Amino acid sequence: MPKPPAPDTSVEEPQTNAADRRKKGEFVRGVSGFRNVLGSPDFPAEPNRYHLFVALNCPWCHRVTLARNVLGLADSITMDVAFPSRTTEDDPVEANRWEFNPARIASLTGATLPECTLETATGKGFRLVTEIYQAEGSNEASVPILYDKKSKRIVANESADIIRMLNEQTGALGSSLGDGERPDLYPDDTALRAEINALNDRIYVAINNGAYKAGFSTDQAVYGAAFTAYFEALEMLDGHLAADNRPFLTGNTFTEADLRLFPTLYRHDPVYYLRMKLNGARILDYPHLWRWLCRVYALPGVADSNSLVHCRQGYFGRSWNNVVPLGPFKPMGYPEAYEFPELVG
Ligand SMILES: N[C@@H](CCC(=O)N[C@@H](CS)C(=O)NCC(=O)O)C(=O)O
Repeated sequence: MPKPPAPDTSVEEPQTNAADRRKKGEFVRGVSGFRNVLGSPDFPAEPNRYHLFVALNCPWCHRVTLARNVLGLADSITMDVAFPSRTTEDDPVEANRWEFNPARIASLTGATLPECTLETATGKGFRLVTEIYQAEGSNEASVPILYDKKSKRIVANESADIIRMLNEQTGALGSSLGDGERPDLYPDDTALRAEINALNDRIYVAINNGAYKAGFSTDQAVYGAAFTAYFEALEMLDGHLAADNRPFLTGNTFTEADLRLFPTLYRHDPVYYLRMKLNGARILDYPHLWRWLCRVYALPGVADSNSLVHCRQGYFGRSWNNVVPLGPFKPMGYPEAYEFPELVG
C-alpha cells in the first residue's frame, strides 16, 4: 500500500502518538474532517450559495472572516456568529459546545453581543454547531465551517483550506471588488509561494498553534518549549520586517502569510499575554511587528473582521470564573493600540 502523504505542518499537527502526548499533558490539535474542494463539480463557485459558521474569538475563524472581508466577499457569502463562550454545565443538551444564541448575556458587558446570530443556513435553525455536523453523521464540533446552502452540506472545516479556496474562487464567488482592487493572497509565482509556505509553516507551528501549546498544555516542559519557540519566532519576524523595512511579510503586498499571522498577534497583548501565559513581551515591545499590526489593521475590512469584546469574553469565560480581566489600559487600550502607532516609541 502506498504511504499516505505526510501532513502539511502549516495546516495541522502531526498526530503521531497523539493520545499518549495528550495523556502527558500536551495540547494536541485534532485534524479537520471535511476537506471538499470549492470549485469542484459538487461545490461549484457561485455567488450567494455559500455560508460561514464562525465564532469571532476563534483565531481560525478570524482567518476566514479576514479573507471574506479583504476579498470583497461579505455580500456574497453569508455568515452566522456563535456566542463566544461555549454552553455551560446546565445546558439541556450538552456542555462545552458552540451555540447560536444571540440572547445570551456577556459577563464583560452585561448585555447581549450585537454580532451574535441565530443559525440561518441549514433551514433547521440549529442551536448547537454539533447539530450541523450530526446532520452529516459526523461527531466533530469545531468552527469555522464553510457550508453549501444549496446542497445543505459542509464543504470544509479547515481554515487553511477555506482561505486558500476563497482566494482561488474570489471572482466566481461574486466579489464586490474588481481584479485590481483586491489582494491576491497566494499569487501564482513559484518563488513567492515557496516563501509564503515557509512562513506559514513557522507561523503555524510556533505562533498560531504554539500559543495554544503554551496556554493549554498542563506540562511545564511542553509549555516552556512552546513559550521559547513563540518568542523566538516573534523575534525572527520582527527582524525580517526590519531588514529592509518591508511593509508586509513577503514584501510590498499583503498575502496569506500576513493574514495567518494577524489573528494571533492581534490577540497577543489583550488576551494571550495573560491567558496563554505568553508574558515574555508585548507586541508593542517589537517595533516592527507592532507597526505591521497597525498597517494590517488599517486595510479595508480588517478592523471589521473581528471584535476584541468577543475575544476577551471567549478566552476568559469559564476557566476564569466568568470574570473577564479589564486591561490593559497603558500605554493605551485595545484595539486603539492598533490605530495610533505613533503614540508608543
Ligand atoms: N483546523 C481547524 C481548527 C479549528 C479549531 O480548533 N477551532 C476551535 C475553536 S478556536 C474549535 O471549534 N474547537 C472545537 C470545540 O471547541 O469544540 C481550523 O483551523 O479550521
